[in-house]
Amino acid sequence: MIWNKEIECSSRQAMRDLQSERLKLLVDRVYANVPFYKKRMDEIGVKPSDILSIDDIVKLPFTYKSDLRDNYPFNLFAVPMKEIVRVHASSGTTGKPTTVGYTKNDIENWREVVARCLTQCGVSADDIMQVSYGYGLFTGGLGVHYGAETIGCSVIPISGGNTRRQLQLMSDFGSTVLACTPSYALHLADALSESGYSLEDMKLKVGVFGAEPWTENMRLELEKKWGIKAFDIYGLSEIMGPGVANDCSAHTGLHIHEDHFFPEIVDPNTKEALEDGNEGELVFTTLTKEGIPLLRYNTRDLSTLNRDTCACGRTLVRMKKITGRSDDMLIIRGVNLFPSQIEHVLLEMGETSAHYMLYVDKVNNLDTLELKVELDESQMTDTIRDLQNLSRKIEHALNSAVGLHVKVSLVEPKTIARSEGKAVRVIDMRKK
Ligand code: DLL
Repeated sequence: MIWNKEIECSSRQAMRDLQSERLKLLVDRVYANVPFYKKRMDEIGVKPSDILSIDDIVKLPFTYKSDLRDNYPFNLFAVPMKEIVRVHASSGTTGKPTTVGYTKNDIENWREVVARCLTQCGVSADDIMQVSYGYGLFTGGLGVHYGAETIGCSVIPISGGNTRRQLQLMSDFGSTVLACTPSYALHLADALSESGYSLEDMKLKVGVFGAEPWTENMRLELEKKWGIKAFDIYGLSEIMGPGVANDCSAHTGLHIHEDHFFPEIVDPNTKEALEDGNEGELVFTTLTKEGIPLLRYNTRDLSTLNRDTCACGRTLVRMKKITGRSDDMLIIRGVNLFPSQIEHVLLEMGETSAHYMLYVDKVNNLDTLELKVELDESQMTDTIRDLQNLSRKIEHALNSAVGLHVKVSLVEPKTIARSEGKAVRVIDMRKK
């Protein structure tokens, strides 16, 4: 158990003092060692001596994903390569990947924040943890692995994929914790019955799910399907990897490890910092990172912040569960839509499976949206009329919830592609 009470329950003032102290050191460091930041700060006329407290953070320049791409592979690193002990990279489906580097201290801090997250999920040295996030350049596998070892869990580094083997080892080894994306956890649950196993063969108690947007309804669905407690772990490779934030048993937002990652919310259009409680893009400054420290990195993830003390006793600021990214928002005939809104409605109704895919197209200059959703095995015996009624009912519910006509097609179980990592939920033919 890693429970850093001094930090996790610190007074707001003590936390701000620590953040101020760390921000000043960080700005000195990047100004002296990263030519990109020296240039950016010189351009807007800000010097390290202008930063006296955490409140001055708004004077600093933002960093965007494109800045990491433009400085590929190592130009944003603030230390010589000799001090870098690990490199991770994003998959880079479009163009160059983004690369991040960690010093020994960075890895130690990463371990600690992931260990704190797992402690929030109730994981302890008594647990056997199956890490089914991908190992490799993706930060999920190794990031969670180090944190779990720090707690003293028995870690099974199985990585993603090979569903049958996942279930076999889960049963044979008696895994008590499963760490993977929520979409893969759903797939594994559905695969249980047909692979000859049942819930009684499993000892699973806790799920540590993240790396993609998922709704509260999906969290409840996974708890029900697996008979576990499910938690939400958030992070991104640019800032560290998994472990930036995690929810506790109160499930009223994810506690951000703000002694390392200072959060702000900015207006997606004006980039103006917003007051707590307003939704906008989540921005992080890495207060302690040495390898690739970033000032005000815009994640494009949409959230709100809440600094009230949590029912669990932690004072760490909480971010609302992320349901979308500003660049994943679909605009259909002028209406803004996130795939998570569809997921919410489907699970709320609970009359189909939770596997779905959205197809967006343009016909005669008009956007069209089709939802394909898999039936539950139990519905395969329903009559055509029952199925027509069901699609109409879903169309109606979606129309009231999102204000759009969505064509609903019910498809047979297991006909929508499964992912072993991050799920793809939208196919936008307009982009072709
Ligand atoms: O996904 C790190 C990670 C691994 C987090 C394992 C949690 C568990 P990236 O591949 O860089 O890093 O992708 C980061 O994924 O900006 C979000 O858009 C999304 N994301 C990550 N965690 C969550 C979550 C890892 N819990 C991007 N809820 C982020 C919603 C998430 N979105």
